[in-house]
Amino acid sequence: MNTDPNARKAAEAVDEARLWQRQMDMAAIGALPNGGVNRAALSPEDIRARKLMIDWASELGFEVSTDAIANLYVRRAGRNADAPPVATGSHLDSQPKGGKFDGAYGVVGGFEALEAIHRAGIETERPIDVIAWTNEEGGRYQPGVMGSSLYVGDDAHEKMLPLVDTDGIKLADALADTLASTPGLPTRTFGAPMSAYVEAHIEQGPRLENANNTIGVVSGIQGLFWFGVEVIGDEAHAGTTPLKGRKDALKAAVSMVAALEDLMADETDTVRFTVGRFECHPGAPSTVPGRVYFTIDFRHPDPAVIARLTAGIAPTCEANARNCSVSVSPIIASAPVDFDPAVVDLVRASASELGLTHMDMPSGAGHDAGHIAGLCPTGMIFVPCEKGISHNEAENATPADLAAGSRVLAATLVKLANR
Ligand code: HGY
Ligand code: MN
Ligand code: MN
Repeated sequence: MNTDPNARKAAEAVDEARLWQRQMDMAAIGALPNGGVNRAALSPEDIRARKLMIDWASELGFEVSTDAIANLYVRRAGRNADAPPVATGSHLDSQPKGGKFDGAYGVVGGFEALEAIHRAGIETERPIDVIAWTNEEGGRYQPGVMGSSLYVGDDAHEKMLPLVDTDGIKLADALADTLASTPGLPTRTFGAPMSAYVEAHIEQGPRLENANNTIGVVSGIQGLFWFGVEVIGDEAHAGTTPLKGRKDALKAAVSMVAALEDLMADETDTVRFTVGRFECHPGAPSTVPGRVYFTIDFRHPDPAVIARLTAGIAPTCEANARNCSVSVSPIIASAPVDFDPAVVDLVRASASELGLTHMDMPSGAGHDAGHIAGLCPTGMIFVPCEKGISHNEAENATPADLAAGSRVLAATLVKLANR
């Protein structure tokens, strides 16, 4: 570490076995039978995961705090208590049938980096925070990346509170239960300045593994757009209602999805278009569906392609509504993000100085770092996951790769905290 001898000392203090054990302890919360996890945001499982993190922090004397959306902050003090912190972190919530490492690695691996810095006895000028952002996945309450977007100033907090999940549980009530589970924690205000933010995450794609590289030096995140589409027809008797003149919401929705596929056709295979949720109501075999709701997840790195294709979504749905009505509502609109070149350079230099194979690459997946990049200089560190599988119970990573990512993170955090 030709720039800061303490950076190498911190990296070498990362303990692979300790990190892996913590990763497995976290994965036990919300564990599913096929090896994955279901840890919905603000659920009892999420509450248990936060408590586990608070226990780890308390053992080391780190300060713990939270905020109005229950983001969880663990801080190791620096020499200058008033200096804006350097931060790392990710999310503890998961997809309904998610993997052990998506999000959890950024929190657990970030905690390992902080503990390594601590155990190496390294003093930093700035405080260093590890953050568990609330509801990154958006599986239970949409939109996702909720905790980080509110932190950076999205003013939708009040609008989000009435949100209801598919069991009819209001976000406001689940949030109240979560905050009540950690009584007496100091609270932070949204938007407190940060000096820099670096998030560690599994790649969730196959590029590192295919290139036989250990570290992804992430240059930025592609644009991510969610839409909710509601199709309204008329419920009718399946046996007596002639096909002619039916207002069949399902058939209209199916033709919309087919037409959207044509709109999104891309021989370069750069467009990402997914209909992940498709609800048909009332869902009875002998009733013509009167309502369909489906979601669109669209992603692309190029602003011009984004503008053209997002503009085509509503007209395509309307042109295929048949004799139903349709409404297309934006849920998330995150433009492509370029990370801070100085932070990206520090990540690359740390990987190189630690003798780790590495490559520059963009992120196909969305992350909390995408929002934090609007607040302070931000970067990300990727490590491989087996066959690039993620958002799937089979998601897997190796102890060595996770430790390598935490070593690069520890070194980078020390450099940033002494800038
Ligand atoms: O969907 C995403 O890109 C992230 O994994 N939540
Ligand atoms: Mn994630
Ligand atoms: Mn995810």
